[in-house]
Amino acid sequence: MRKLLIGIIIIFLLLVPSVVSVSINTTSQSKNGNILYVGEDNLFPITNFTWTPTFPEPGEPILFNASESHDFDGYITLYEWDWDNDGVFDENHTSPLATHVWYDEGEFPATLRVTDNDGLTGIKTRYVWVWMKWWWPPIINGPTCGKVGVEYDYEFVQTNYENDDISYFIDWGDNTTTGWTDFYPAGMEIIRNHTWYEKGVYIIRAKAKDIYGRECNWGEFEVTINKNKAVYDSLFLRFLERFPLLREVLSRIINH
Ligand SMILES: [Ca+2]
Ligand SMILES: [Ca+2]
Repeated sequence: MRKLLIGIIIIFLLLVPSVVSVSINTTSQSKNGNILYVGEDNLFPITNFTWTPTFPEPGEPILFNASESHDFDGYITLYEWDWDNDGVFDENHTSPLATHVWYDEGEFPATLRVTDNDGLTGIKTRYVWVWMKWWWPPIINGPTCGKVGVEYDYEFVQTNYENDDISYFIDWGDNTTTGWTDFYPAGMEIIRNHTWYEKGVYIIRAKAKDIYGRECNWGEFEVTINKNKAVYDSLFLRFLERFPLLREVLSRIINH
């Protein structure tokens, strides 16, 4: 029995290193899409970058920052940038910073390739949305869920880069709209309220126009309206006013 046990342990010890070596020499995909090669102490660099401003306008210099890129077993020696996705890198730097300008409106690919001190590379493409600020949709804020028959306040704001007054058009998603509102100073929050009378998921949409009639894109905001247990017919409410005990009992039944 003892010999058998020793035999099993010896076989196990012989097998373990081969299992481990097989698992070491595999490639695996990291979360952000970079290939990691594990083995021979040589890891691919991780590629990532950000830019400011996040929402640039045509002609506005954009500062790209690739300092989030790194190499687990070394360091990055080269940053190459392709600004038009043609596979040809248009500029390269030894530092993680680069500046680029797009002169048209649109969604543009920015590709970064980094090279580490072992000559391994990593690559990543991200899209930059370049748009005139006027065309940015209004920002909508308010409750994301609510109940049937209850009035809710929503804020709408849009900043017009020329600072002209603006008017809003709000579509509540239930076939009702505000029509065009009065004109308000750009950047000033306006508040409008709304009541939905059926349960469902509604998309509030809002757009703005300036005094010249130029309209921006629609902004959207999703609201979920649930059946409201606490809604009473106003006549029934008045009836209940006269019977406080009944109202109390009903309210407890409804809320539990
Ligand atoms: Ca490396
Ligand atoms: Ca290029």
